[in-house]
Order: sequence, then C-alpha cells, then structure tokens
Amino acid sequence: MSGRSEPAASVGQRVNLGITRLGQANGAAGAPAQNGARSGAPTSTMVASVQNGARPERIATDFSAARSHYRVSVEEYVRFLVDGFLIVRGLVGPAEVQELLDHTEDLMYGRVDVPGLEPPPPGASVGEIERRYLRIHMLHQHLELHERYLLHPRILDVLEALIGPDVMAMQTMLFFKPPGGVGQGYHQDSYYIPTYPDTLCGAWLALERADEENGCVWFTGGTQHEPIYPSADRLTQNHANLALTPVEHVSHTDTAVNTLSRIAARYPGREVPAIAEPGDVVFFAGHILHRSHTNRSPDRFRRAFVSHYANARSFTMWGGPDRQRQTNDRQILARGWTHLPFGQPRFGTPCAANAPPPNAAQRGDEPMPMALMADGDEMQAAAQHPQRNDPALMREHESAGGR
Ligand SMILES: O=C(O)CCC(=O)C(=O)O
Repeated sequence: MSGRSEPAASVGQRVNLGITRLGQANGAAGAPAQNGARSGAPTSTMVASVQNGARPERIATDFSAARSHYRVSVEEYVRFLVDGFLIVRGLVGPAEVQELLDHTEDLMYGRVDVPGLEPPPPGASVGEIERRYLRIHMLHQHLELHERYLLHPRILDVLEALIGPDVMAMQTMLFFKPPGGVGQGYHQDSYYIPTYPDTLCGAWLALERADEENGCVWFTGGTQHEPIYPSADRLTQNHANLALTPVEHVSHTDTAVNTLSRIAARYPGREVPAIAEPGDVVFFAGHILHRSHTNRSPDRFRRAFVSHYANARSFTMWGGPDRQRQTNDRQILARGWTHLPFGQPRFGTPCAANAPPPNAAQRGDEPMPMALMADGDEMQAAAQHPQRNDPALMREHESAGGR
C-alpha cells in the first residue's frame, strides 16, 4: 500500500467532538465523552474564515525554514526511556501560548463558532461560563488553530527523535480544568488508542502553570514497561498470548475501585508530579500509568493542550466506527513518510502530508536508514578478524578514547 493524500475528513463534515462537562464521569485520552455533544446551528461569524478553511493572516507559529529547530539530546532521549516521560521546558514560545490561551477564553465564552459547541446561555454568570467544560476532544478537526498546535513544528521535532522518524498526529484534547475541576484516575493511553506496533506518545502542553494544587498530571516511573491491562471486553486488543488479568474502572479517581492502582502500587515512591510552566511540553509513553487530581486552587485554571501521536509506520484501527478496519487514512502524516495510507490536515498546516515525499537523492542527504545490518539484501559472509580480540590492540583502542 502506498501513502494517499486525501483530507482526513472534508471541511464542514461532522466529526466526533467529545465534550466533558464539569462534574461529569471522566473518560480518558482516546475516549471522547458522548453525552455533552449536541448539534447546534452556527451562531457567530467571528471565525468565519477559520470555518471556511482559510488560514488567518497573522499566526504566532514560525513555519519558516529559518525557524529554531529543537534538537533532542541523547540525555533527554534516555530519560524518556528510563522515566517514561520527558518534560521539555519552554518548547513553545510565550506568544504562541498566549494565542492558544486567548482562543481558549474565546471558546469558553462562546465567541468561537464550532458545530456541537453552544455558546453559554443568555444571562449565565462568569462563574457558570467558566465552569462549563472540563475538556473538549478533537477540536483540530474544526479549528485551524488547534490543527496548527497539533502539528507544531517544535513539538514534532521532539517526537521525531522519540518515536519517529515517521510520525502521525492522531488526537487533540483541550483541558480547561477550572477550580474544582475533577481529575482522572490511573490509566494507560495505549488502551484507548491502540497502534500496532504500539508507539503511542502523548504531548501535554501547559498553557498555564500546572502543579499539585491545581491538578497537574502525575506519572508513575517504570510503569512504561508494563503491558496494557485489558478490560473484560478487550482481552486481546493490545497483546496476544500474554496472561493478563483484566482491570476494572480504569480512569476512575477512586483507587479502591480502579484496579489499575494495584499495578501502580508495585512502584512505591516512583510517582512524580509533572510540574509545568506555560510553554513546557510533557511527552509521555503510551503505557505509562498516570493520573491527575481535582483542581483544589480557589482561583487558578489548569488549561493544557494535549495531543497524541504514534510512529506513522504503525497500523491503527482507532477512531473508526467499529475497530474492524484501518484508520491510518484518518491520521495526519506529521513527519517523515509511510508505506501506510495517511490523511491530510484539513486546514493545510504545513507538515509531511502536504510536502513532497522525502527523496534522499534529490535532497543530497544521507540515504534513509533502511539497511542497518548489511549493505544489501544478498547473502554475505563476514571474515574473522583475529586482531579484534588482540588485548594489545584493545588497550591501544581504549587509550585513543574508544574511537
Ligand atoms: O491533563 C490531565 O488531567 C490528564 C491528561 C491525561 O491523562 C492524558 O492526556 O492521557
């Protein structure tokens, strides 16, 4: 199969927009709450250009070739593998954070027109308006701005190193989490968004400070090596031939009923709060157990923009109607290339899906890293090199710095 270039869905087509209202039972990463979504005729023309798919004249994100690329250090790469998550400080600039925050306020106050989101009722108080939503899923399918932050070049720079080189963008969630907003109990994101092989990674962008008081996310280090624990109805979804006991009430904040807490208890002292400042991005592996608590601050929101990605060579059936057929053609190819189908960003945000396919010969780069063990696919016999085992030569090699 070769990559296809079709819009993931056409502009204006209805998509599944998950809305979680305050006080509502919590879902998780790939599980939009269904009960808040209502159909509603557009009531405002404030974002007409966005609804038509046009890009606003001024945007805060730099897509130029001269932009500052983020280069992941080996130490960061190792930390991501050892801890299961990695906080990259200040990855997204202050003007961009402000742009997203201002837009989030506009959403809260009903100044942005999104099918399925109704403006606050007339006469609603500020308190009522600000406490309407806990989070909204998949707004990038309606809003240019959200598509742009899903495909933010510096976030993709990091993902390219952690899970790439080929990266597909799958999902977005906008968290409001106002004072009093409930948390989400232990869960593993790869349960909700399965990919084969499993390469899922979350990117959690702080729009304001997140700490213990206002309900930051907590990660249990080491659990990224745990399998994905199934529910009774999805016994083999993530793993074949692995003797796993199903878990119950995953994502529930009560550890007495959420039996994934028994797995977390095997890692005493390893749970840490991901304290983040605006612009920091927390990358976290799909298997890591994580949770968040209620926002106990009297007056601080905990707004965050969270996206999920996987290696674009992974197969997925996530997001389809029945989990029976591939849905790679709905995921946006963000970086690199893939032999699988892929979708286009519907607002045309620059990314791999709408760029020419990589062609190493044309770019004058090194060839793609395909044949790592041998230079060809023909049989080769490697001759013995007796001097490789010569202790004198070894000492000489080490004293030369191991080069
Ligand atoms: O932001 C939160 O409170 C939870 C985020 C989370 O669990 C997730 O993105 O999977």
